[in-house]
Amino acid sequence: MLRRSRLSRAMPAAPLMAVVAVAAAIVGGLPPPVAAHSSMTVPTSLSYTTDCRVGGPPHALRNCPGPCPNVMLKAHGVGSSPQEPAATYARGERVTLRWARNNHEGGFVRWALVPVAQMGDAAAHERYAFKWGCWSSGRFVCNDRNRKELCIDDRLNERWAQAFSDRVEIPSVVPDGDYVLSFAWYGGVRDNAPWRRPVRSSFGDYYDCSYVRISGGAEQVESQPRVFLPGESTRFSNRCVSAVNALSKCVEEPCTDDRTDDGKSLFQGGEMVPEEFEDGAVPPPLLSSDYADPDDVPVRMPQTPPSTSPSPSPSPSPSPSPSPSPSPSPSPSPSAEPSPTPKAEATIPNGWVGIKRFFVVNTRGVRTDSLSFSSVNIVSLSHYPDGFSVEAVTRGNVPVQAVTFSVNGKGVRIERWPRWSLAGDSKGYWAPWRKYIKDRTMTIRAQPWSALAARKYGRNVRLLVVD
Ligand SMILES: [Cu+2]
Repeated sequence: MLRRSRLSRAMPAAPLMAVVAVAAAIVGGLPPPVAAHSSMTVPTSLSYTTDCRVGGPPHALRNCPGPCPNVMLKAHGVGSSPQEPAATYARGERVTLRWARNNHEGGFVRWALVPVAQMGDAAAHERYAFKWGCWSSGRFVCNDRNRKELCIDDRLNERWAQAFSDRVEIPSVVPDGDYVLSFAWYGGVRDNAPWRRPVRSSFGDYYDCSYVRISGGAEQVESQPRVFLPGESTRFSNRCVSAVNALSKCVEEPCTDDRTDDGKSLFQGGEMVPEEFEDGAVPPPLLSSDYADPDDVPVRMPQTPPSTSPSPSPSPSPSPSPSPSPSPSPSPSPSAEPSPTPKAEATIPNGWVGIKRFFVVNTRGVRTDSLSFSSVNIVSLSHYPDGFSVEAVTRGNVPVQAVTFSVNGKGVRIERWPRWSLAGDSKGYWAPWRKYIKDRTMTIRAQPWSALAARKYGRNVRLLVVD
């Protein structure tokens, strides 16, 4: 999977120029400029930018306040969307993460797995943080083949370009689904002088994100500690050399008293631990319930038929998927996807729709069970003398106009208004689903559709029907 991240940083012309200047300054014996830069290289980032920060020197001013890059976003290819994740990880898996050094040292790195729907929410990145470490950890040397990709701008005029890495365990509290892996770097030391005391500040907070999928692996646990582990071959086994010990201290670079490269540092650092772990403190554990939606609990909700006439609503008809790039998803996708007949509405660029939840529903439309995304759901026919159906609940920032259901990769139904039922419903009566195969695990997929949505996230659920 990680091999895919080859496609990563093919670009940037403008940031490169700044870096050539850095390299030249180092070779010439001058102190390197105050501006820093770093970005995630494995898994590949959702952006081409290598310096997502606020501020910087006049020639490289940035307005990238995180928690994910807001510029130079990848438009297509691996890592450009949740449907084409940069990597797929299993719960409990130990994975190698890498990021560029770019002639800098020191500070902390914070990792989080954030549900895609919350990727723009800085508080969510804080809430879902599961690991802190030293930014200067797992130092490795690039070769000619991977230099551009992994070491980006480090020691451009020298032979041994370096970069950093860490082995990180994917937390087992995280349910199957699509996430961004969140990278934050803070406390980078000024003038590339980690041995100096006190350590002086200048660098701001840096951010990066990568679309990753969590699928399978260890059994999901309810609670897991959040950890501070300095990383591999760090100078100290229990602390890091850093200018500050938290994000939001040096928001705008450079953090000097007069906001110039030559000014006095606003913060004096040294060897420390992240704020969350100060004086032996431990942050509260990460809970699987942190990942559940409040509305996810099964609700006994009677069926309400649509009150409006369906005629003015767009009537999507099955057609081959217009998507030009096949999804790498290992799960079957519906063979038919509704497409708009009237071309009246325009897509909203950041409009999206998704599937929040699945329920088993009886023939009166009562939700009797909420289905798990991470395990096979057993439906016992003895509980449903009149039969059962499956309901999908959608989410998004634009209205969902249709949901396509498929079973084991074959399209079975297109629903055009809520509630979204696998076998159809009308006037309070839910048609029972009859085409299941008993004692065999089936994959049901619901794919939402909206003319307004640029991104449409389908989801799968596994069902085993028994007597
Ligand atoms: Cu830099």
